[in-house]
Amino acid sequence: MKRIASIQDISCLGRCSLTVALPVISAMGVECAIVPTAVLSAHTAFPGFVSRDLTDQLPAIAAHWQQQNVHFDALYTGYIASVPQVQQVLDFFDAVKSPDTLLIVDPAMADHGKLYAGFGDDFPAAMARVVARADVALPNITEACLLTGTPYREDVDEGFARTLLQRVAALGVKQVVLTGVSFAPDRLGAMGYDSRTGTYFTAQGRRVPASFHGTGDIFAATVTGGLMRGMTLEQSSALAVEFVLACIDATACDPHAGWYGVEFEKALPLLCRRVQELAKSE
Ligand code: PXL
Repeated sequence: MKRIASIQDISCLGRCSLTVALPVISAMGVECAIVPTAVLSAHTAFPGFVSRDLTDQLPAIAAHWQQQNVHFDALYTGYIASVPQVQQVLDFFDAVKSPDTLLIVDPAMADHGKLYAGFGDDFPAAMARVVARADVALPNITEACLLTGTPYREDVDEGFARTLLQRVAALGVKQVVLTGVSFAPDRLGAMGYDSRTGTYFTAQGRRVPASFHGTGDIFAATVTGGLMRGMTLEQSSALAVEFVLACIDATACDPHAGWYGVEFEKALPLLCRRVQELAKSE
């Protein structure tokens, strides 16, 4: 069985980051070790959240894992809590990575044109250093703009998406998947780019006219699981679009649900079935 480590926060309430990565990756038949970067009472869209940054713990976890000689097929990072923590995450890669470990970076820091609460304007440049190490980066449009100093635009046509993909790749990334891309009013999904071959793909599904918290994390976790099960990036992205849509469809639109995230639990059986059909490796 493939083993990965996912490096991101635990938001105790509000499905996102590790509370979705762990069940999704497990359901896909991949062992998921975790490295919590911070513990938050709830994710940062909840007013009044409290957070404990776990930066100090990262070198200690890395040192212990080095002693165990443990091998990871991938390291997958999401939300990183602060600028100083970025260096600790880079050091963590150096300590724990083997030559064949895939680095998957979701630069989770912003959406809808704005940084998440708690990040200053210096954060995107710090995150760009993590992205520069990635084999695969999975930014949304806002993150791709912030990482590359590109003015944010809501209307993204195919030309602008290609420009963003190339600019993120120019940070040093081999393959980039841009999420939240729509080229037709009723379609939404992702567009990918491989800088080694200069090729693009799109993975689109039905557009649901609403925005749900944590779906970027579900997308990234599904892509990670798919890659670990031997699927191509294009197949993994198509599966991630399909699963995110199934999660949204499964979510009862409770007006009191607020920021609790999509009811992905109801769609996990579909994900398990699709992985059984598509997986090429144990
Ligand atoms: O879903 C991305 C995410 C992850 N972790 C924390 C967040 C967010 C988005 O707001 O606040 C703590």
